[in-house]
Amino acid sequence: MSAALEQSAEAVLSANWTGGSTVPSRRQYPHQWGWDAAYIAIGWSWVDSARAAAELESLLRGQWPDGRVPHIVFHPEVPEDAYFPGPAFWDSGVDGVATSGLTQPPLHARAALEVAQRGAGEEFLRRVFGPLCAQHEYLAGRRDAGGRGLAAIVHPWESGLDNSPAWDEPLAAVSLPAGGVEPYERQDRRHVDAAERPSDADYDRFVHLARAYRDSGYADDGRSQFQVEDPLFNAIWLWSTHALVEIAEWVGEDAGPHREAAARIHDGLMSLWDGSRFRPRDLVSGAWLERRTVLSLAPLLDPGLPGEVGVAVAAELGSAHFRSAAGLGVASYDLTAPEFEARRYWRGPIWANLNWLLSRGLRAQGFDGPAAELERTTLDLVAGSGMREYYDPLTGEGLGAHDFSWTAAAVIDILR
Ligand code: 2M8
Repeated sequence: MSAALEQSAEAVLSANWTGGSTVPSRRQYPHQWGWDAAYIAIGWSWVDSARAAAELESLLRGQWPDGRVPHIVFHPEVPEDAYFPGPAFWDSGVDGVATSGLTQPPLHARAALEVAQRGAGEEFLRRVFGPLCAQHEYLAGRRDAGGRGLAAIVHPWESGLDNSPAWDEPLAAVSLPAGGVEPYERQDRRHVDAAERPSDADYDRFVHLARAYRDSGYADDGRSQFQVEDPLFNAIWLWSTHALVEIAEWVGEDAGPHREAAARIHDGLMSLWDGSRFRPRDLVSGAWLERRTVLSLAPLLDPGLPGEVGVAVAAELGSAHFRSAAGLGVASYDLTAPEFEARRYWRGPIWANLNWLLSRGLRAQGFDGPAAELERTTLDLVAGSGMREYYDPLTGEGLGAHDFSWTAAAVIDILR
């Protein structure tokens, strides 16, 4: 089974390779995405280290002078209406590279370290070290709206878990223009069933928030109607900061500032621990967000997590809130909650990239048995339902786009 599965995973990455980078999926997402590129680079690192390095360097071509790494780098040959919101909407970019103005979970330093370890080497690390430091400085310098050493996200798309129930409350508080949101045309339901995509009400808010951020000149001036400290975004940032320490040591640069940054982010992350779970903090209302989502499990990636906290988070991961009786992977939302939807995107389905991330987190806490079990169920899911974008946590049925790159990348990394 595993040789055939690995071959089909490699075939998916190859089919989605466009010559300089990899699309998440050919029809649904025909450009390069921010955190997808990191997962994909880790997948490529086992197969072709030149492509793995190119994947990250292609994304970094779109890095802004302020250090932000955009959440989409657009391919110029793809028509504007192939994806909404396209380059004309964002009206941004650098040196002729069109990009979005948002960012996404900064998994890139972690990916760069692994890409270097598997063949791309020191030369590659020397090229990306400066840009990666600038990315982290942007987050620390421009996004710490709460003053706790954490990076705030200013749009649900920045979390990567776009329509997670975690964001229902802060999104409900967003005031829309009196005359309604200016018309726009969704393209995301041309290739995927509408029942598996976010609602129109969510999209109205996504579009309104993105336009407002764009019209502010992407200012990071603390005026966004959506500002949240997200445990997943920050746990990934911390994991990458530890990677930056290793990269700095490898290339003979000063690792001290990165060690200090890691300590700061760790302290910030612990401020999201309420005594029983990690919760996103809404910086607009000042309140912790209630909903029980997979976001709260990501701090397992913190190697400095107090032992009893690690035990509690791992227990939550294994509980009936996230693991169904069907014995499949980790659901993106509490299976017992009234808003749970088995098929709708980030409101319930299992995602292979998150299973992979959480298995790395379990290993970081020394829970190798549960990590191996999660990896096995991920492989079974993919073997049974194909390399899909996400999966029904009750039945294992494949959902969303087909031939999905980060699913393939997770499979390759687990099998190696
Ligand atoms: C999804 O997000 C995009 C917007 O960025 C979309 O729905 O159009 C999310 O799953 C996100 O995490 C992912 O990076 C992106 C591409 O796979 O798709």
